[in-house]
Amino acid sequence: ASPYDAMWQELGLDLAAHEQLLQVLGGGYQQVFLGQPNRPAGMDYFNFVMSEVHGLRVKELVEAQAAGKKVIGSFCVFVPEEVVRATGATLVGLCTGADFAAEEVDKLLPRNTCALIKSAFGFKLGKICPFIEAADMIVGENTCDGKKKAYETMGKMVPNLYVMDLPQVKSDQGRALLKAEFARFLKAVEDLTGVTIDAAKLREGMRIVNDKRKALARLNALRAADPAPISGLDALLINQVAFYDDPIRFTGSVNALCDELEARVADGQGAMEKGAPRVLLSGCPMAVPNWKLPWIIEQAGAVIVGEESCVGERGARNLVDDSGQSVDELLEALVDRYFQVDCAIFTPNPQRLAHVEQMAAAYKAQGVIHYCLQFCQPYQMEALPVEQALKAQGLPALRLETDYSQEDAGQLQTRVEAFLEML
Ligand code: BJ8
Repeated sequence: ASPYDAMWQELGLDLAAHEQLLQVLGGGYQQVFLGQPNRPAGMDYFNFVMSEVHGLRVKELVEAQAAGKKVIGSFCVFVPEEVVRATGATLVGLCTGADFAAEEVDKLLPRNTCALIKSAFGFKLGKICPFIEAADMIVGENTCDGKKKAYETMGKMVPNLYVMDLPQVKSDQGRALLKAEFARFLKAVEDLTGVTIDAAKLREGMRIVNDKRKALARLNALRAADPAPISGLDALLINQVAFYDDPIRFTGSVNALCDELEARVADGQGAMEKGAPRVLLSGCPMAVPNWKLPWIIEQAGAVIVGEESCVGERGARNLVDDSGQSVDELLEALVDRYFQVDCAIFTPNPQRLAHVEQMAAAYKAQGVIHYCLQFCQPYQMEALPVEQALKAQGLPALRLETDYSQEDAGQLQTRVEAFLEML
Protein backbone atom coordinates (compact mmCIF):
# COMPACT_ATOMS: atom_id res chain seq x y z
CA ALA A 1 0.00 0.00 0.00
CA SER A 2 1.13 3.52 -0.69
CA PRO A 3 0.56 6.56 1.55
CA TYR A 4 -1.13 8.11 -1.49
CA ASP A 5 -3.71 5.33 -2.01
CA ALA A 6 -6.56 7.33 -0.48
CA MET A 7 -5.77 10.35 -2.67
CA TRP A 8 -5.54 8.23 -5.81
CA GLN A 9 -8.79 6.47 -4.97
CA GLU A 10 -10.53 9.76 -4.44
CA LEU A 11 -9.29 10.94 -7.83
CA GLY A 12 -10.90 7.85 -9.35
CA LEU A 13 -7.77 5.89 -10.26
CA ASP A 14 -7.86 2.13 -10.71
CA LEU A 15 -5.42 1.32 -7.92
CA ALA A 16 -4.37 -2.10 -9.20
CA ALA A 17 -3.74 -0.88 -12.77
CA HIS A 18 -2.00 2.20 -11.43
CA GLU A 19 0.28 0.12 -9.25
CA GLN A 20 1.20 -1.88 -12.34
CA LEU A 21 2.14 1.34 -14.15
CA LEU A 22 4.25 2.56 -11.25
CA GLN A 23 6.12 -0.74 -11.16
CA VAL A 24 6.92 -0.56 -14.86
CA LEU A 25 7.82 3.12 -14.64
CA GLY A 26 10.04 2.62 -11.59
CA GLY A 27 11.80 -0.39 -13.11
CA GLY A 28 12.32 1.40 -16.41
CA TYR A 29 13.65 4.49 -14.68
CA GLN A 30 16.12 2.53 -12.65
CA GLN A 31 17.41 0.67 -15.67
CA VAL A 32 17.65 3.67 -17.98
CA PHE A 33 18.72 6.48 -15.67
CA LEU A 34 20.29 5.26 -12.46
CA GLY A 35 22.92 3.13 -14.15
CA GLN A 36 24.38 6.00 -16.17
CA PRO A 37 28.05 6.76 -15.46
CA ASN A 38 29.25 10.19 -14.26
CA ARG A 39 25.84 11.65 -13.51
CA PRO A 40 25.88 15.16 -12.08
CA ALA A 41 24.86 15.35 -8.40
CA GLY A 42 22.17 17.88 -9.40
CA MET A 43 20.22 15.04 -11.02
CA ASP A 44 19.26 13.87 -7.52
CA TYR A 45 16.48 16.43 -7.52
CA PHE A 46 15.06 15.05 -10.77
CA ASN A 47 15.35 11.48 -9.48
CA PHE A 48 13.28 12.59 -6.52
CA VAL A 49 10.68 14.31 -8.71
CA MET A 50 10.35 11.18 -10.83
CA SER A 51 10.00 8.96 -7.78
CA GLU A 52 7.15 11.20 -6.58
CA VAL A 53 5.62 11.93 -9.97
CA HIS A 54 2.20 10.59 -9.08
CA GLY A 55 2.67 11.13 -5.36
CA LEU A 56 3.98 14.33 -3.84
CA ARG A 57 3.43 16.46 -6.96
CA VAL A 58 -0.19 15.38 -7.25
CA LYS A 59 -0.66 15.96 -3.52
CA GLU A 60 0.62 19.52 -3.96
CA LEU A 61 -1.88 20.12 -6.74
CA VAL A 62 -4.77 18.59 -4.82
CA GLU A 63 -3.89 20.73 -1.79
CA ALA A 64 -3.71 23.83 -3.98
CA GLN A 65 -7.16 22.94 -5.31
CA ALA A 66 -8.48 22.66 -1.77
CA ALA A 67 -7.22 26.22 -1.29
CA GLY A 68 -9.16 27.36 -4.37
CA LYS A 69 -6.45 27.10 -7.06
CA LYS A 70 -7.11 25.40 -10.38
CA VAL A 71 -5.17 22.83 -12.38
CA ILE A 72 -5.21 22.82 -16.18
CA GLY A 73 -3.86 19.96 -18.28
CA SER A 74 -2.53 20.27 -21.81
CA PHE A 75 -1.08 18.21 -24.64
CA CYS A 76 0.73 20.87 -26.66
CA VAL A 77 3.35 23.59 -26.24
CA PHE A 78 1.00 26.08 -27.90
CA VAL A 79 -1.05 26.37 -24.71
CA PRO A 80 0.34 29.54 -23.08
CA GLU A 81 1.44 28.73 -19.55
CA GLU A 82 1.89 32.47 -18.90
CA VAL A 83 -1.88 32.99 -19.00
CA VAL A 84 -2.48 30.11 -16.61
CA ARG A 85 0.18 31.31 -14.15
CA ALA A 86 -1.28 34.81 -14.26
CA THR A 87 -4.25 33.47 -12.28
CA GLY A 88 -2.18 31.42 -9.84
CA ALA A 89 -3.38 28.21 -11.51
CA THR A 90 -1.01 25.45 -12.62
CA LEU A 91 -0.53 24.06 -16.11
CA VAL A 92 0.57 20.44 -16.34
CA GLY A 93 1.54 18.47 -19.40
CA LEU A 94 -0.42 15.24 -19.61
CA CYS A 95 1.92 12.28 -20.03
CA THR A 96 1.54 10.50 -23.31
CA GLY A 97 4.66 8.38 -23.49
CA ALA A 98 3.51 4.80 -22.84
CA ASP A 99 0.96 2.32 -24.15
CA PHE A 100 -1.85 1.44 -21.79
CA ALA A 101 -5.30 -0.17 -22.07
CA ALA A 102 -4.60 -0.86 -25.75
CA GLU A 103 -7.70 -2.99 -26.29
CA GLU A 104 -9.99 -0.28 -24.96
CA VAL A 105 -8.20 2.34 -27.04
CA ASP A 106 -8.64 0.26 -30.21
CA LYS A 107 -12.40 0.43 -29.72
CA LEU A 108 -12.28 4.23 -29.98
CA LEU A 109 -9.43 5.11 -32.30
CA PRO A 110 -8.30 3.70 -35.65
CA ARG A 111 -5.28 1.46 -35.49
CA ASN A 112 -3.23 3.87 -37.57
CA THR A 113 -3.28 6.55 -34.88
CA CYS A 114 0.08 7.65 -33.48
CA ALA A 115 1.19 6.23 -30.13
CA LEU A 116 1.09 9.64 -28.48
CA ILE A 117 -2.63 10.08 -29.04
CA LYS A 118 -3.36 6.46 -28.19
CA SER A 119 -1.40 6.87 -24.98
CA ALA A 120 -3.52 9.84 -23.87
CA PHE A 121 -6.63 7.75 -24.41
CA GLY A 122 -5.11 4.72 -22.73
CA PHE A 123 -4.21 6.70 -19.62
CA LYS A 124 -7.75 8.03 -19.39
CA LEU A 125 -9.50 4.75 -20.15
CA GLY A 126 -7.18 2.78 -17.87
CA LYS A 127 -7.76 5.31 -15.05
CA ILE A 128 -4.07 5.54 -14.27
CA CYS A 129 -3.23 9.23 -14.68
CA PRO A 130 -3.82 11.36 -11.58
CA PHE A 131 -3.14 14.54 -13.57
CA ILE A 132 -5.94 13.89 -16.07
CA GLU A 133 -8.30 13.02 -13.24
CA ALA A 134 -7.31 16.04 -11.14
CA ALA A 135 -7.47 18.60 -13.94
CA ASP A 136 -10.20 21.23 -13.67
CA MET A 137 -9.84 21.83 -17.40
CA ILE A 138 -8.10 19.89 -20.17
CA VAL A 139 -6.97 21.83 -23.20
CA GLY A 140 -6.85 20.19 -26.60
CA GLU A 141 -5.76 21.90 -29.81
CA ASN A 142 -6.39 21.66 -33.51
CA THR A 143 -2.93 20.70 -34.65
CA CYS A 144 -2.49 17.45 -36.57
CA ASP A 145 -5.55 15.64 -37.95
CA GLY A 146 -5.13 12.81 -35.47
CA LYS A 147 -5.27 15.08 -32.47
CA LYS A 148 -8.06 17.32 -33.64
CA LYS A 149 -10.39 14.45 -34.48
CA ALA A 150 -9.40 12.50 -31.35
CA TYR A 151 -10.47 15.44 -29.16
CA GLU A 152 -14.00 15.07 -30.52
CA THR A 153 -14.05 11.62 -28.95
CA MET A 154 -12.16 12.69 -25.85
CA GLY A 155 -14.74 15.42 -25.26
CA LYS A 156 -17.21 12.66 -24.47
CA MET A 157 -14.82 11.02 -22.00
CA VAL A 158 -13.84 14.00 -19.88
CA PRO A 159 -16.18 16.64 -18.49
CA ASN A 160 -13.94 19.61 -18.99
CA LEU A 161 -12.32 19.65 -22.43
CA TYR A 162 -11.55 23.01 -24.03
CA VAL A 163 -10.27 22.99 -27.60
CA MET A 164 -8.03 25.72 -28.95
CA ASP A 165 -8.05 26.40 -32.67
CA LEU A 166 -4.58 26.94 -34.10
CA PRO A 167 -3.34 28.35 -37.40
CA GLN A 168 -1.59 26.10 -39.90
CA VAL A 169 0.02 28.87 -41.97
CA LYS A 170 2.39 31.59 -40.76
CA SER A 171 0.42 34.37 -42.44
CA ASP A 172 -1.15 37.58 -41.13
CA GLN A 173 -4.45 35.74 -40.95
CA GLY A 174 -2.78 32.89 -39.07
CA ARG A 175 -1.30 35.33 -36.58
CA ALA A 176 -4.68 37.01 -36.11
CA LEU A 177 -6.26 33.63 -35.41
CA LEU A 178 -3.62 32.82 -32.80
CA LYS A 179 -4.18 36.16 -31.09
CA ALA A 180 -7.96 35.69 -31.08
CA GLU A 181 -7.55 32.19 -29.69
CA PHE A 182 -5.16 33.36 -26.96
CA ALA A 183 -7.70 36.06 -26.00
CA ARG A 184 -10.49 33.44 -25.93
CA PHE A 185 -8.31 31.15 -23.81
CA LEU A 186 -7.49 34.00 -21.43
CA LYS A 187 -11.21 34.56 -20.93
CA ALA A 188 -11.82 30.84 -20.38
CA VAL A 189 -9.06 30.72 -17.76
CA GLU A 190 -10.53 33.79 -16.05
CA ASP A 191 -13.95 32.13 -16.00
CA LEU A 192 -12.52 28.90 -14.61
CA THR A 193 -10.45 30.53 -11.89
CA GLY A 194 -12.61 33.54 -11.07
CA VAL A 195 -9.47 35.69 -11.35
CA THR A 196 -9.42 38.73 -13.64
CA ILE A 197 -6.11 38.90 -15.48
CA ASP A 198 -4.65 42.40 -15.48
CA ALA A 199 -1.32 43.49 -16.98
CA ALA A 200 0.58 43.06 -13.70
CA LYS A 201 -0.67 39.49 -13.25
CA LEU A 202 0.12 38.58 -16.84
CA ARG A 203 3.61 40.06 -16.55
CA GLU A 204 4.16 37.95 -13.43
CA GLY A 205 3.08 34.83 -15.32
CA MET A 206 5.49 35.77 -18.11
CA ARG A 207 8.34 36.31 -15.69
CA ILE A 208 7.90 32.86 -14.16
CA VAL A 209 7.76 31.11 -17.54
CA ASN A 210 10.59 33.20 -19.04
CA ASP A 211 12.79 32.25 -16.08
CA LYS A 212 12.04 28.60 -16.72
CA ARG A 213 12.90 28.94 -20.40
CA LYS A 214 16.10 30.84 -19.59
CA ALA A 215 17.22 28.03 -17.28
CA LEU A 216 16.54 25.45 -20.00
CA ALA A 217 18.45 27.55 -22.56
CA ARG A 218 21.38 27.76 -20.14
CA LEU A 219 21.34 23.98 -19.77
CA ASN A 220 21.22 23.49 -23.53
CA ALA A 221 24.11 25.87 -24.16
CA LEU A 222 26.34 23.91 -21.77
CA ARG A 223 25.86 20.80 -23.88
CA ALA A 224 27.96 22.34 -26.65
CA ALA A 225 31.08 21.41 -24.66
CA ASP A 226 33.11 18.33 -25.55
CA PRO A 227 32.80 16.25 -23.49
CA ALA A 228 29.15 17.15 -22.95
CA PRO A 229 28.70 17.65 -19.19
CA ILE A 230 25.35 15.85 -19.08
CA SER A 231 23.86 12.93 -20.97
CA GLY A 232 21.08 13.44 -23.48
CA LEU A 233 18.87 11.15 -21.41
CA ASP A 234 19.22 13.36 -18.35
CA ALA A 235 18.66 16.51 -20.39
CA LEU A 236 15.54 14.95 -21.92
CA LEU A 237 14.30 14.00 -18.47
CA ILE A 238 14.69 17.61 -17.32
CA ASN A 239 12.70 18.78 -20.34
CA GLN A 240 10.00 16.23 -19.53
CA VAL A 241 9.86 17.25 -15.86
CA ALA A 242 9.47 20.88 -16.99
CA PHE A 243 5.91 20.04 -18.00
CA TYR A 244 4.60 19.14 -14.58
CA ASP A 245 6.91 20.36 -11.83
CA ASP A 246 6.31 23.57 -9.94
CA PRO A 247 7.92 26.07 -12.33
CA ILE A 248 9.71 28.19 -9.73
CA ARG A 249 11.20 25.21 -7.90
CA PHE A 250 12.09 23.61 -11.23
CA THR A 251 13.90 26.74 -12.42
CA GLY A 252 15.93 26.88 -9.22
CA SER A 253 16.89 23.21 -9.57
CA VAL A 254 17.92 23.57 -13.22
CA ASN A 255 20.02 26.62 -12.42
CA ALA A 256 21.71 24.82 -9.53
CA LEU A 257 22.47 21.92 -11.86
CA CYS A 258 23.86 24.35 -14.44
CA ASP A 259 26.25 25.80 -11.82
CA GLU A 260 27.56 22.27 -11.35
CA LEU A 261 27.75 21.66 -15.10
CA GLU A 262 29.69 24.88 -15.62
CA ALA A 263 32.29 23.63 -13.16
CA ARG A 264 32.36 20.29 -14.98
CA VAL A 265 32.94 22.00 -18.31
CA ALA A 266 35.75 24.07 -16.79
CA ASP A 267 37.36 20.83 -15.51
CA GLY A 268 36.85 19.02 -18.81
CA GLN A 269 34.55 16.47 -17.12
CA GLY A 270 31.75 14.87 -19.06
CA ALA A 271 28.91 12.39 -18.94
CA MET A 272 30.64 10.46 -21.71
CA GLU A 273 34.24 10.44 -22.79
CA LYS A 274 35.64 13.30 -24.83
CA GLY A 275 35.29 12.49 -28.50
CA ALA A 276 32.12 10.37 -28.10
CA PRO A 277 30.00 10.70 -31.27
CA ARG A 278 27.68 13.70 -30.92
CA VAL A 279 24.10 13.35 -32.12
CA LEU A 280 21.23 15.79 -32.44
CA LEU A 281 17.72 14.35 -32.08
CA SER A 282 14.99 15.93 -34.16
CA GLY A 283 11.31 15.19 -34.59
CA CYS A 284 8.25 14.24 -32.55
CA PRO A 285 7.97 15.09 -28.87
CA MET A 286 9.11 12.44 -26.37
CA ALA A 287 6.86 12.45 -23.33
CA VAL A 288 7.50 10.56 -20.07
CA PRO A 289 8.30 7.64 -20.04
CA ASN A 290 9.32 7.46 -23.69
CA TRP A 291 13.07 6.95 -23.32
CA LYS A 292 13.57 4.06 -25.72
CA LEU A 293 15.47 5.67 -28.58
CA PRO A 294 17.69 8.02 -26.53
CA TRP A 295 18.62 5.06 -24.37
CA ILE A 296 19.57 2.99 -27.41
CA ILE A 297 21.64 5.87 -28.83
CA GLU A 298 23.56 6.50 -25.62
CA GLN A 299 23.98 2.80 -24.85
CA ALA A 300 25.71 2.61 -28.21
CA GLY A 301 28.31 5.09 -26.95
CA ALA A 302 27.08 8.35 -28.49
CA VAL A 303 25.97 11.44 -26.62
CA ILE A 304 22.82 13.34 -27.54
CA VAL A 305 23.66 17.04 -27.50
CA GLY A 306 20.25 18.54 -28.28
CA GLU A 307 16.58 17.84 -28.91
CA GLU A 308 14.90 19.64 -31.79
CA SER A 309 11.53 18.71 -30.35
CA CYS A 310 8.65 20.18 -28.39
CA VAL A 311 9.97 18.32 -25.36
CA GLY A 312 13.22 20.16 -25.96
CA GLU A 313 14.32 23.28 -27.71
CA ARG A 314 11.41 23.74 -30.14
CA GLY A 315 9.07 23.93 -27.17
CA ALA A 316 11.24 26.06 -24.91
CA ARG A 317 13.15 28.50 -27.12
CA ASN A 318 12.35 32.24 -27.29
CA LEU A 319 11.27 34.44 -24.41
CA VAL A 320 8.20 36.67 -24.22
CA ASP A 321 8.80 40.43 -24.13
CA ASP A 322 7.10 41.28 -20.85
CA SER A 323 7.48 45.05 -21.04
CA GLY A 324 3.94 45.74 -22.32
CA GLN A 325 1.71 47.94 -20.18
CA SER A 326 -1.71 46.62 -21.16
CA VAL A 327 -3.15 43.13 -21.43
CA ASP A 328 -3.52 43.65 -25.17
CA GLU A 329 0.14 44.65 -25.62
CA LEU A 330 1.20 41.66 -23.58
CA LEU A 331 -1.03 39.35 -25.61
CA GLU A 332 0.69 40.66 -28.77
CA ALA A 333 4.05 39.81 -27.24
CA LEU A 334 2.78 36.37 -26.33
CA VAL A 335 1.65 35.77 -29.89
CA ASP A 336 5.06 36.99 -31.17
CA ARG A 337 6.73 34.27 -29.16
CA TYR A 338 4.39 31.38 -29.80
CA PHE A 339 4.04 32.11 -33.49
CA GLN A 340 7.69 31.13 -33.84
CA VAL A 341 7.04 27.55 -32.73
CA ASP A 342 7.88 25.58 -35.86
CA CYS A 343 5.70 22.50 -35.40
CA ALA A 344 5.38 20.33 -38.50
CA ILE A 345 1.66 21.06 -38.68
CA PHE A 346 2.59 24.40 -40.30
CA THR A 347 2.82 24.65 -44.04
CA PRO A 348 5.26 25.58 -45.38
CA ASN A 349 7.64 25.25 -42.45
CA PRO A 350 11.09 26.39 -43.59
CA GLN A 351 11.99 27.74 -40.12
CA ARG A 352 12.22 24.21 -38.79
CA LEU A 353 14.80 23.18 -41.37
CA ALA A 354 16.85 26.26 -40.50
CA HIS A 355 16.60 25.47 -36.80
CA VAL A 356 17.74 21.88 -37.20
CA GLU A 357 20.81 23.12 -39.06
CA GLN A 358 21.46 25.88 -36.52
CA MET A 359 21.18 23.49 -33.60
CA ALA A 360 23.47 20.93 -35.22
CA ALA A 361 26.09 23.66 -35.67
CA ALA A 362 25.63 25.20 -32.21
CA TYR A 363 25.95 21.88 -30.39
CA LYS A 364 28.63 20.53 -32.71
CA ALA A 365 26.58 17.50 -33.68
CA GLN A 366 28.24 15.12 -36.12
CA GLY A 367 24.94 13.62 -37.20
CA VAL A 368 21.19 14.02 -36.79
CA ILE A 369 18.72 11.28 -35.94
CA HIS A 370 15.22 12.16 -37.05
CA TYR A 371 12.73 10.46 -34.78
CA CYS A 372 9.20 9.95 -35.90
CA LEU A 373 6.26 8.15 -34.37
CA GLN A 374 4.53 5.71 -36.68
CA PHE A 375 1.43 7.25 -38.27
CA CYS A 376 2.55 10.80 -37.54
CA GLN A 377 2.15 12.29 -40.99
CA PRO A 378 3.34 15.85 -40.32
CA TYR A 379 6.74 14.76 -39.02
CA GLN A 380 7.05 11.88 -41.45
CA MET A 381 6.43 14.24 -44.32
CA GLU A 382 9.01 16.67 -43.02
CA ALA A 383 11.61 14.02 -42.31
CA LEU A 384 12.65 13.88 -45.95
CA PRO A 385 13.25 17.60 -46.47
CA VAL A 386 15.10 17.68 -43.14
CA GLU A 387 17.31 14.83 -44.25
CA GLN A 388 17.94 16.41 -47.65
CA ALA A 389 18.78 19.80 -46.14
CA LEU A 390 21.24 18.23 -43.73
CA LYS A 391 22.88 16.06 -46.35
CA ALA A 392 23.31 19.14 -48.54
CA GLN A 393 25.32 20.60 -45.65
CA GLY A 394 27.40 17.42 -45.46
CA LEU A 395 25.76 16.31 -42.22
CA PRO A 396 24.72 12.65 -41.99
CA ALA A 397 21.10 12.03 -41.04
CA LEU A 398 19.19 8.91 -40.10
CA ARG A 399 15.41 8.71 -40.30
CA LEU A 400 13.78 6.40 -37.78
CA GLU A 401 10.18 5.54 -37.24
CA THR A 402 9.00 3.78 -34.13
CA ASP A 403 6.30 3.51 -31.47
CA TYR A 404 6.17 2.86 -27.74
CA SER A 405 6.61 -0.91 -27.88
CA GLN A 406 9.94 -2.63 -27.28
CA GLU A 407 9.49 -4.95 -30.25
CA ASP A 408 11.73 -2.99 -32.61
CA ALA A 409 14.45 -2.25 -30.03
CA GLY A 410 16.92 -4.69 -31.58
CA GLN A 411 16.34 -3.37 -35.06
CA LEU A 412 16.71 0.24 -33.91
CA GLN A 413 19.91 -0.63 -32.12
CA THR A 414 21.39 -2.16 -35.29
CA ARG A 415 20.50 0.89 -37.37
CA VAL A 416 21.77 3.35 -34.76
CA GLU A 417 25.06 1.50 -34.39
CA ALA A 418 25.58 1.42 -38.14
CA PHE A 419 24.86 5.16 -38.31
CA LEU A 420 27.25 6.00 -35.48
CA GLU A 421 30.03 4.12 -37.24
CA MET A 422 29.70 6.52 -40.16
CA LEU A 423 30.23 9.62 -37.99
S1 BJ8 B 1 3.46 22.06 -31.29
S2 BJ8 B 1 4.62 18.81 -32.18
S3 BJ8 B 1 3.24 19.48 -29.00
S4 BJ8 B 1 1.19 19.48 -31.95
S5 BJ8 B 1 3.12 12.70 -32.92
S6 BJ8 B 1 -0.09 13.88 -32.03
S7 BJ8 B 1 1.87 15.63 -34.47
S8 BJ8 B 1 0.43 12.46 -35.21
S9 BJ8 B 1 2.51 16.12 -30.89
FE1 BJ8 B 1 2.83 18.36 -30.98
FE2 BJ8 B 1 1.97 20.77 -30.31
FE3 BJ8 B 1 3.08 20.35 -32.68
FE4 BJ8 B 1 4.55 20.32 -30.54
FE5 BJ8 B 1 0.00 14.40 -34.18
FE6 BJ8 B 1 2.38 13.50 -34.82
FE7 BJ8 B 1 0.96 12.22 -33.07
FE8 BJ8 B 1 1.97 14.64 -32.50
